[in-house]
Amino acid sequence: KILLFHGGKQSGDKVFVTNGLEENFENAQRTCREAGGVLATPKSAAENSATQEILNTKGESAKAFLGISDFQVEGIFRYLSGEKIIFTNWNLGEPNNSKDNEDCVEIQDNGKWNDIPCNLLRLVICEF
Ligand code: GN1
Ligand code: CA
Ligand code: CA
Repeated sequence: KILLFHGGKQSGDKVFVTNGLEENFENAQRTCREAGGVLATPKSAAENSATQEILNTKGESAKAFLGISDFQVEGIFRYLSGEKIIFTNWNLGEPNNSKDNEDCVEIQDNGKWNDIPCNLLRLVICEF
């Protein structure tokens, strides 16, 4: 059924979809949960590319939150499920916890990741 959503991108068993809105991390997380999914959580290069393709439909320099944070222990990034991450695509020099205030993760239009403050607004991409 989810395949009927406009602009969804499939990778294996997953479908990535955006609502086209920019929200802070907490609201983005809630948006995906209320829709029955979770924030985009790419666990392979293919899933990362699918997430990037959704992002690239929103134009140059678009950025989206991933379902990953180091809230629990600084520097140890985990999925929303609590598991440690098994795939990363950090930009060179990231994660750097800039200004001691970056516990959330954005994916940029080139597919690379950067840790950022969780109160910034980023595109919501959910996976189902
Ligand atoms: C940005 O603007 P600056 O240099 O303080 C970015 C950081 C990156 C850094 C990389 C809010 O920080 O996450 O690590 O560039 N901050 C934001 O140079 O996007
Ligand atoms: Ca951090
Ligand atoms: Ca950073």
